[in-house]
Amino acid sequence: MAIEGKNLIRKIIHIDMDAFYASVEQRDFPEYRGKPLVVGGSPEGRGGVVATASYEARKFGIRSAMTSKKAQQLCPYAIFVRPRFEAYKDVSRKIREIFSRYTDLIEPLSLDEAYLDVTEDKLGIGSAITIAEQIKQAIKDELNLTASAGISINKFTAKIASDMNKPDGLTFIGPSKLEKFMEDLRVEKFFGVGKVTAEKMKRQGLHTGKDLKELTEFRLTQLFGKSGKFFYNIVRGIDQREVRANREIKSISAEDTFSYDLPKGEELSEWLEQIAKSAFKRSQHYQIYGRTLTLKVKFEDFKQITRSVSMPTAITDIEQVVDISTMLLANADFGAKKVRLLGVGISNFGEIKIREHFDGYQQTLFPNYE
Ligand code: DCP
Ligand code: MG
Repeated sequence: MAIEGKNLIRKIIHIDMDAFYASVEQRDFPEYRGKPLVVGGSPEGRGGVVATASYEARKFGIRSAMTSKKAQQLCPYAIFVRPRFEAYKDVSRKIREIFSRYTDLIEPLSLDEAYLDVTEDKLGIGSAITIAEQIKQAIKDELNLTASAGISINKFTAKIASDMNKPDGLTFIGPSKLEKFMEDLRVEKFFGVGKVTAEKMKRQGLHTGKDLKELTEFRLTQLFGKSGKFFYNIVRGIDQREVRANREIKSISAEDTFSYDLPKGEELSEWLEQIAKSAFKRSQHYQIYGRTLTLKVKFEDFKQITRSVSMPTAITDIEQVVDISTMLLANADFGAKKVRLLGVGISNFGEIKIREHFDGYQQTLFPNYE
């Protein structure tokens, strides 16, 4: 990599707590230990969804964002509990305190995960693997919880690595393994590639990093907009994004550039629905809900319009997001122009203190993150 000076190779750790909400519940309530536990809405209530499930519950196929009703069908004996956000925030603060013993370059992505840059660590340990081991041990000893760590020379592979040996995993992807690792990586495993983009890639015959590597930067940009340049670099193991402390998020969004321009009509409406849902799922994932919804439309001539509407209270329902987006699209004046890109953004988060939990970066680089 063409970086000068002693930071020739950065040392990045990504830490992600295992089955976070469920593990905190099992820690605090011994009667839940060893049992299939679902944190989220109750199956009786309307619209309840699973926030997360204990590893015991995952054996039955229960997953985050699934309806509670479905979860109950998969495992009738599962225990359902409501989330206790204060408890999770408390743990979140404590893990951050542990991180801060080693570095101040901490970038939280949500309550349970963060990037750390330990190229220069406060204790002069030097080895990122040792630091990750110590952090995991401290989380165990002091908080009675487990975390998984990914270690690499950039954020992208560190994040993928932390997910590879869950729970209680530690995975190192060093410089010598990096290119081969990226070549073998399936596109749906690329962090930030949502279903929409993954499907589009597969339609183009792009299944792995190696397939993407065969395309020029120009072609990738043509296909995937500004994410194309990111893909071009990342399949070569290059991700220069810095770990940035204290980033603030202003909006959560999803967007997609189509393979061909579309007129107003059914196909465009279907895409809009998918994109609106992707945006909302991100909102759900981070538990951050906004009052304002913005539709972005870019036309075949690259001209762009945005249309917004603000609701009296935060939007917390997926159907509402779809309905409002559909209404905004119906009212937008197109003339005879075809559409190249659609995007849906959620903003106006109000009082919610998101500053400490968030990274605004992924939204722009990974418009289709789900
Ligand atoms: N979460 C949520 N809704 C989602 C996804 C996640 O409310 N759709 C919440 C509950 C999770 C927490 O965020 O506990 C962290 O999300 P992760 O994706 O890291 O999932 P877990 O920590 O639960 O499990 P894993 O061990 O796979 O990281
Ligand atoms: Mg987690």
